[in-house]
Amino acid sequence: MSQTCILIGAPVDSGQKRAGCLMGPAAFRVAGLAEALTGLGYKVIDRGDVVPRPHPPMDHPNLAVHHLAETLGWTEALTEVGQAAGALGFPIFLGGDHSLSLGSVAGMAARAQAFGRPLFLLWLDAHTDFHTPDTTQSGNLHGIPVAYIAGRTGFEMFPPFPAPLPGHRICMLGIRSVDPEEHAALIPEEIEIADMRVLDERGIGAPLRDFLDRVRAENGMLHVSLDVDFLDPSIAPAVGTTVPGGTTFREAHLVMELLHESGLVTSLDLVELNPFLDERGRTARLMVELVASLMGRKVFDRPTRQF
Ligand code: 5AB
Ligand code: MN
Ligand code: MN
Ligand code: MN
Repeated sequence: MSQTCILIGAPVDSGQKRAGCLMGPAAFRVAGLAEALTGLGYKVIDRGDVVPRPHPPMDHPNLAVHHLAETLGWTEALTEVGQAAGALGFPIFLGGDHSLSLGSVAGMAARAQAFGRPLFLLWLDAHTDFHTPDTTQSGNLHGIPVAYIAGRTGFEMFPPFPAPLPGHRICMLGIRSVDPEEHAALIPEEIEIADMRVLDERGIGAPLRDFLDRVRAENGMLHVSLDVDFLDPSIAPAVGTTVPGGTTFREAHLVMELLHESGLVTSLDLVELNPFLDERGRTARLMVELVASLMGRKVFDRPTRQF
């Protein structure tokens, strides 16, 4: 991992209907994200909040779809900012709802392409976010980014995704809510879906290690997208789309610790935090603690691994 972290505020609220995610970047700052990273020895550049590109209003044949123009404006702006930041260090996108990943991951894909390396994606989420604008029933565009990243058709109004990711380069952990249209579209895909059933049976370490081995084998760059609803709502209440049966405090930390040890992670999204729904900042603080684990904080630093 490079030694400079670049914080990119992405106060995106247009990908769903419950106002509040736009306060996410401020909550991450208040919860001490920059201080935690500085404490771990990183140089931190906070480039402030991104402003979406203005976009003329746009309709979609699926009448449920809302805020399409705003979403396109965010996608364009975040792709550009992300790619530029990625040339300087380790970008951390502070969301904002998950529609921001349309732009953040596009920017990281463009960077990987420029470096001549394949991009891999670890999607930590209760949901697969595999709708297209045509198939979404809610019309909430925070439910579509993985389909864009994987190159599904139905994104003609979006900028072409730079080098869409083949399924074997995408792994999802924590999944426990999949809509029928997403399910049907995922069946023929090679995307690895370690849903909660798999995690109950195998533990969370085994499928993650398998995926990390594949990233390493191809000298890949790895983007991690962490949706707050990956975590069980009992420990992370500040999210609009709570689904019971999520990952525990320790499972989430183990994921972060394994990711740090791998040395493979090159960028990160923190998404779906709605501070208006939080309890005294506990979800924001937990997310900051998880980032600290991902970036190298350890309880006990063993000179050699001895488990
Ligand atoms: B999130 C749902 N599939 O399309 C839809 O929180 C939920 O970014 C999407 O993972 C959840 O509205 C999007 C029912
Ligand atoms: Mn999501
Ligand atoms: Mn989700
Ligand atoms: Mn959500």
